[in-house]
Amino acid sequence: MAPLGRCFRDKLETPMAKPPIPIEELHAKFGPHPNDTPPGGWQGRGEAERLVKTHCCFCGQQCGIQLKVRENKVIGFEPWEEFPFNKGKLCPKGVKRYMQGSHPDRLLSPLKNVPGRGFEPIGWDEALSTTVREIQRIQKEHGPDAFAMLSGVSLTNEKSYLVGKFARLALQTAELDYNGRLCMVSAGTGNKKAFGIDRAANYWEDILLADVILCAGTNVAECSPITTDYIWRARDRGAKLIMIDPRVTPMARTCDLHLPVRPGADSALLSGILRVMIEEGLVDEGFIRDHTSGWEEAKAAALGMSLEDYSAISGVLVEDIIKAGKMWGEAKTSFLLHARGIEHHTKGVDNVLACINLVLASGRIGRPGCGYGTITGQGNGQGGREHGHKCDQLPGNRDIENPEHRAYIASVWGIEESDIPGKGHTAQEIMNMIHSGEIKGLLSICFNPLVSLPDAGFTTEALNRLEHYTAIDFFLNETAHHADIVLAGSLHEEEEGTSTSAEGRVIRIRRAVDPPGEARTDTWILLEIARRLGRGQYFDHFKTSEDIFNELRVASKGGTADYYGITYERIEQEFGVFWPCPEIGHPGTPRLFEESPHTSPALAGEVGEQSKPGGRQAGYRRFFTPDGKAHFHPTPHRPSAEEPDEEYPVILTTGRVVSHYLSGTQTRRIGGLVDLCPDPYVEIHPTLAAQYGIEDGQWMKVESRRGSVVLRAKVVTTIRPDTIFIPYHWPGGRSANNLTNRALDPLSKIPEFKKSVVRISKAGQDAT
Ligand SMILES: Nc1nc2c(c(=O)[nH]1)N[C@H]1C(S)=C(S)[C@@H](COP(=O)(O)OP(=O)(O)OC[C@H]3O[C@@H](n4cnc5c(=O)[nH]c(N)nc54)[C@H](O)[C@@H]3O)O[C@H]1N2
Ligand SMILES: Nc1nc2c(c(=O)[nH]1)N[C@H]1C(S)=C(S)[C@@H](COP(=O)(O)OP(=O)(O)OC[C@H]3O[C@@H](n4cnc5c(=O)[nH]c(N)nc54)[C@H](O)[C@@H]3O)O[C@H]1N2
Ligand code: SF4
Ligand SMILES: [Mo]
Repeated sequence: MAPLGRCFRDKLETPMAKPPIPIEELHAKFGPHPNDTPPGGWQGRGEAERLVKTHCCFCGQQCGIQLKVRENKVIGFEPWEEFPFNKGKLCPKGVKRYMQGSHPDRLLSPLKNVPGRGFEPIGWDEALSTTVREIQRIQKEHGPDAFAMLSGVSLTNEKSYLVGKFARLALQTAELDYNGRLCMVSAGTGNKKAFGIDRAANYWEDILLADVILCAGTNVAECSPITTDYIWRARDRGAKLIMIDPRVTPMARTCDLHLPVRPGADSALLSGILRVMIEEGLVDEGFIRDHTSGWEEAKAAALGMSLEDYSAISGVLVEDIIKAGKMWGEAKTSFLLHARGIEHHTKGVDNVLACINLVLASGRIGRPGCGYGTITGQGNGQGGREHGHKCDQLPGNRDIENPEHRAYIASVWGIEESDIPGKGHTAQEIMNMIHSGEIKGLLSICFNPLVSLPDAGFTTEALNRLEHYTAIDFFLNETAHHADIVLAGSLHEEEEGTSTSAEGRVIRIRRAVDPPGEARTDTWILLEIARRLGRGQYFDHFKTSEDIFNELRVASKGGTADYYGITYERIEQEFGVFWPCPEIGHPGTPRLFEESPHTSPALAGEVGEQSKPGGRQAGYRRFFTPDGKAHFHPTPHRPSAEEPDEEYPVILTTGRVVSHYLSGTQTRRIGGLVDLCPDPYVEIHPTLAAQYGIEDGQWMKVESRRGSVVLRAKVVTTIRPDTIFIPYHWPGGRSANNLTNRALDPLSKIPEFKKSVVRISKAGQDAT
């Protein structure tokens, strides 16, 4: 472990080791801070009546947390030390998450948007009957697919499953998609092509045993904070860390090799690394022969360009590409992690496949300490992409166009196969169709597309063209400002359910409190709309979340995302169960692709041998592809949808900061998190800033072909001089998505959030 890393950790740990002065004592002595009143006022801070063990509602790490509850209010939290993934640790968002429920902005009743007067509270009957009347009118006039639904994966598995069934059987529309389309779809498409399954190949325990860790396009410290701890623990025992990022992110500051890639050039850089492995004889020929296909094509593609060419495209020095190839190639155990930095591209799937090529060429997968994973972003980004609220998917990660898959789900739902609508369009395509007038009505739940889709000007125009829009949320998010009806739904801690973490671990979300005021659970709202649409017969048997989960288990049975053997009871007893878990009594699968005593009883005697880090095992469980092999794919470089030119010479990339979450609806309302990062800014290198006479802290204008923003410059040496970075958690005139491009990856249909081109200039105070 580098000494710098250790001193960071000591610094972090010291203040925490000192016992805090009890808040009551401080309060009595100094009084409360005028701006820092906890929910329910200071008197609300008293003793908790109960502690509820659940998980953080934010990112895919899904940290265990205990919520303190008093008088049907969540008033604080306690660490949940026993939960094995985070062992009580939380990031700043997890620490503050409890402040949402009693927030003054919390929606407490349905709202109606009255022209000229704005939003006014109305009763449920009026809100639901207006919604249902408009759904029926639009579908009667323009056909069932003229009404679309957009959903989100902060929702539990139960709600994700319910939304899929609701859209297909209650709305009877093909046009359903979800916010994971902006997030996990390049990873999912790449993983399915290469492995036939869409899940991190290993649980995070394997990170601890890795000798080399390669992180591509992920700001681990800010965006998957608990993964940082796993990587640090690996480094404590000497692991080397390689990071590929145009910025020197907090974790990259202490890494062994930082490769400052030019945005959009990862496939070139990764092909260069593969070329080095080939030239240095560092590929595992035996593994490639026995367990993979497509190697010759991938090899030929990697050898198709010289290292000098790869260097020129990627902006990374030849000597660093060679260093990376040797470090990765020579490792005995390793773990490759990637996230949206390589995936948010029109070649997002290719970039994922280029990462997988490096893993397969090394032969280091499916063994202890030998792993690969895409870091799932949203809270239930993993489970939410398995249970059928994607436009092309049915539960269990089944294909909506496969007749056998359709027939099986039809049998579970008690309908004819022909009653299931066909494949619909993806989230951005749905917005395009709203813009063009093909789609006229929208129901959204748990999605804020006005802030999170690219080209916000276009999204605004589209939303203004809707004939009817109903949004289900617990806050009035920016997209919901355009709604006709807003239905007050439920927070994470207001319904029972399950979620699936970045590791593939299915965990229990617990109801701690009931929705306040006239707010209702999301499930109640969906079931009520279904009933009012005359389709109650498909939903009336759902009395509890567990009923929905039990149907989900059956619906997923035999699919790749098989949850059949997972029950609420088991999850509680075992701190979660890893899917696939196809049978009751199956132990679950923390590590994919390994031949285990469970999948192959002949191996029962060799368990000890297998669990040695990197220890060779007798064979691999088949990969989940039709031929049982992992597939290499050639990933030749191609340009991004936009490349810098004379008019727009600077590359813009976008992403996150530690204290805010996604479109910011939830975190921009929490004072402590706003204080950490009150406003967006432009990260810019001093050399580029000097060219335009821009000083640190000064207002600067950033313009793209789509729109512009004026933000303060943050002059830093930790970014490539040809690239600027803007965090995207804000709406309106401060939104990074005023600038970004709607170009999509042809396979995954993810937008190119990580690369567009802009021109920049100094702006006066008046320019804001
Ligand atoms: N604090 C916080 N944590 C979060 C979230 C949040 O909003 N806030 N959201 C969650 C969700 S949904 C997600 S998807 C994840 C996202 O997690 P990450 O993907 O880790 O986060 P991003 O900031 O989107 O992008 C990661 C990095 O990609 C780099 N990058 C930009 N362009 C390129 C490129 O072309 N190539 C490479 N190699 N790198 C590039 C950026 O500099 C950035 O450091 O985080 C999850 N966790
Ligand atoms: N420029 C740029 N744009 C990006 C990205 C980027 O890196 N750069 N990242 C993209 C990525 S990876 C993602 S995941 C998307 C995310 O984009 P969004 O999904 O639009 O972001 P969220 O803030 O999660 O919006 C979800 C809404 O759901 C509500 N909500 C949360 N939980 C629940 C619930 O349980 N029930 C109900 N009813 N509502 C709930 C919240 O209040 C919020 O209003 O943004 C994408 N946009
Ligand atoms: S935001 Fe993510 S890392 Fe932070 S506490 Fe919540 S689940 Fe854990
Ligand atoms: Mo995401």
